Amino acid sequence: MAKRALITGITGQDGSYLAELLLDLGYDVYGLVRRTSTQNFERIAHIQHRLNLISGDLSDQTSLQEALIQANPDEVYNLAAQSFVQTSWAQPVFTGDVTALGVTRLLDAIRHINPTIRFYQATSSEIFGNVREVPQRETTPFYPRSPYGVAKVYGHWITVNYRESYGIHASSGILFNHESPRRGFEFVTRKVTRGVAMIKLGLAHELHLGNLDAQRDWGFAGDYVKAMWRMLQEDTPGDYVIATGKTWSVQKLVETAFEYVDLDWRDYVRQDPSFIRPAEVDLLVGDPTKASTILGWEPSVGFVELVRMMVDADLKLLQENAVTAAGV
Ligand code: NAP
Ligand code: G4F
Repeated sequence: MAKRALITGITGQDGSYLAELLLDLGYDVYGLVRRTSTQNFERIAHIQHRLNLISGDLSDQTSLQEALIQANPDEVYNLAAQSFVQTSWAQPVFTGDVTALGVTRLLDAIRHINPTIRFYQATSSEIFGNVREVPQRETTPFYPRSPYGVAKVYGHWITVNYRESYGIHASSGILFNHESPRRGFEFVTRKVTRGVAMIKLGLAHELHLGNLDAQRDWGFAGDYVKAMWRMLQEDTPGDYVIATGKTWSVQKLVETAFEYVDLDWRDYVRQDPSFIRPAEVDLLVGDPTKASTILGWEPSVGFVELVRMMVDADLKLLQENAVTAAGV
């Protein structure tokens, strides 16, 4: 019989790649979707006919219980969150409610409805914040630097706690930044690749950015969802850092993207204080040795290839939109 999986956050970047992977593996895939005034199923439109979508919200306990009863899953992947760090300062209580307490709501629903369900929690390298060790690994102490990072620390520990208290097969993936052509426009990689594509096509003349010195360990989202699945196939649940082990500055990201389309970034990039954060995470670089050893997981897409893939996709998207708008 086919395995069944429930994905929260299925309309997001990772949710869409994970849904594709699980469908390819022969799963029956269920997705929790929240009601929005305008439907935002773009990332899953190409597979929507193969998915079972259930209405629910991480802030609504009853809807989570109903979703578990309806989907009757073997595996639950909790990817839903208020996931944008900058917004977490503007909406700290909301971020805590969804990104932190939402994890408890879901775990507690699992505990009551079917404690044999295997659970994946989308933890973040933002928990390392003001890093205590370089590179960061599973044993590195946490020092979050935003309400989002604090909420993710809570989500991580409640996952560990339900594993230890109730024997739930619950794993926490401490994922470093991962990107793709499906990344939200507000995140720096997509903002840059979209900006570069617009400038190249003559649709914009400037790109406004914040701190160019921050360093991130950027990988490809399509690789990272494979690690999530592998964690839940292990006999023993655990916590895993998922990263490339290499780090790059925002400025290097900018240079790489502009250079790819034969433009000099200095002619277009403007520093804008409105994108500077109240507290910054200066350096993230992960050590994925545990994931490599136990899960056999390795990243397949390097930084330059990733940036070029995203620029190409944004150029194509903008050109297609122009053709559609012109009615050609
Ligand atoms: P994303 O594109 O922002 O997607 C977030 C998803 O969560 C969307 O489907 C969103 O639904 C859903 N959601 C938000 N609030 C919800 C609520 N109250 N109830 C139910 N669903 C809700 O994020 P992502 O990049 O795919 O990341 C997936 C997860 O991994 C997140 O938990 C994120 O914090 C974490 N993470 C991401 C990275 C990364 O680099 N991408 C790294 C580490 C950890 P709508 O479409 O309706 O908004
Ligand atoms: O792309 P970002 O917004 O990602 P950030 O804050 O690292 O968070 C992402 O990765 C986390 C994993 O470490 C996830 F948990 C989280 O959900 C999210 O997916 O910003 C990256 C860096 C920051 O240092 C920021 O200050 O880019 C810098 N930056 C400089 N100018 C900018 C901008 N970031 C954004 N979003 N917009 C700018 O204009």
